[in-house]
Amino acid sequence: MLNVSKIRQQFPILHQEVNGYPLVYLDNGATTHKPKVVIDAIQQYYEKQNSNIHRGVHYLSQLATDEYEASRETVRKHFNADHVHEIIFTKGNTEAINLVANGFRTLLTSTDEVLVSAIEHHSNIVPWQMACESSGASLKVIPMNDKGELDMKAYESLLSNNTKVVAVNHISNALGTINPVKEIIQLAHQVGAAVLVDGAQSGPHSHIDVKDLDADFYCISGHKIYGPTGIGALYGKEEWLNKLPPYQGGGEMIATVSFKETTYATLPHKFEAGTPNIAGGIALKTAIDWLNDIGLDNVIAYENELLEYATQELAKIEGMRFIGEASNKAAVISFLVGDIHPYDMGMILDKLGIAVRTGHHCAQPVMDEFCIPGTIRASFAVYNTKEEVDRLVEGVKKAQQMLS
Ligand code: C6P
Repeated sequence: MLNVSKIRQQFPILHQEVNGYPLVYLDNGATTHKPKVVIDAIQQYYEKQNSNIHRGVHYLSQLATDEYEASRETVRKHFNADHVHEIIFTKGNTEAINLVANGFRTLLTSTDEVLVSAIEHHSNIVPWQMACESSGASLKVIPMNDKGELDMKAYESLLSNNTKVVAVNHISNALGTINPVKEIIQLAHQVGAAVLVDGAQSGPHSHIDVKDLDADFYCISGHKIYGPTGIGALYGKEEWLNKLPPYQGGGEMIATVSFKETTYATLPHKFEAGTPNIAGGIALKTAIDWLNDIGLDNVIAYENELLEYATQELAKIEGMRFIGEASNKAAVISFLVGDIHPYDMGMILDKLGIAVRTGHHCAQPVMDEFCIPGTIRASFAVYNTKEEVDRLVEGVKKAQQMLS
C-alpha cells in the first residue's frame, strides 16, 4: 500500500502555487518531478565527488568512476540484463534510438525493410527514416485500429525475410496504449529481425525484463523515471552491440589512435564518446533505487486506480471524447471536449494551476490517423491523487463553460 502523502512530501516542487492555485501536475509523460534524494545526489556529486571518470588515478576520479559504474550495474539489474557492458548511457531515448538506427545504416541494404508502428513518437520514426534514406531500405508502418491498438494481424503479414528491424514503443506517449511487445518480439525473431523497444513511457510504469522479452534493444530516459534530464540508458544484446559501428568518435570510445588506424574500445565504452553526464548517471541510480523502494507493483496498482477514476469522472463531462481506448492502457488520458481546441483548454487549465500537455505530443502520425490537430493529455505519476483528478475535472468543466 502506498502512502501518497508521504511520497508527495519528498517532492519539493509540488508544494507551490501556480496562478494562485496549488499546482496540479499532470504532465508526467513529458517529464516527472524529482524526489529530494535525487536532487541531493546531484548536489552531493558537485560538492563532494566532481571529477572526470575513467581517466584519473586520483581519489576523486576513482570515486566518481565507482559511483557512475555502480549506476550502470543498477540499470542492468533494473532491466534484468545479463551483462553490465550491455548497458550504454545516453542522453535519453532520442539519442539511444539514433545510436541504434545510425548503426543500422551500415547494415541495411536496399532490399531490407524496417517496421515501425503507427503509434510511435517522432523519436522512433525519424531516425529510422534517416537510416532508410541512406541505406535504400524501405520503412513500413504497422497500422492501428480506432481504439489505438496495434493491428497484430497486419503486423504478421508485414513481416518477411526482408524485415531487418522492428521498432516499437512499449507504451504510447500519445494514447497510453500498452503494446504486446513480447509477442511483437517473438514474431520478429521468427523472420530474423532485431527489435528495438522504446521504453520512454514504460520506464516509470512497468517492469522491464529484457531477458523475458528477449528484446534486442530497450531504452529509457532518466527524466521520465524521477531522475535527471540529459541521462538515459540503452540496453543492447552483446551480439548486436558488437555488430553496430560506434555512433560518435572521440575520447573514451577508442582502444588506440594513430593516423594510420584507430581501434575501438570494448563495450560499453565503444558507444560512449566524450565526457558523459556523470552527475546525471549517478543520480539515475538514486532515482531507480527510489522507485524500487516504493515498489513498482505498488506504483502500477495505484496508477491504474487513478486511471480508472479519472476515466470514469472525465467521461461524465458532456462532449468528452477519449482519443485512445486500448483495453491494455497505462495512466495516460488523451481527450478532446466538443470542438474546443486543445490549446485553448490547456491555457485555461494552466490559469487554474493545472499542468497538462496539449498538441500532437511529438506523434503527428497518430493525430493524422484520428484526423485531429492534437489532444489534451493528462499523464499521471505516483504522486498524483484523486483530489487532483477532481481538480482536473472541475477545470475542464470551467473551461468548457468559458469557451462555449
Ligand atoms: N515524450 C512527451 O511529452 P527524450 O525526449 O529523448 O527523453 O524522449 C523521447 C521520447 C521517445 N519515445 C517516447 C514514447 C516518448 O514519449 C518520448 C518523449 C515526451 O510525450 C516529450 S515529447
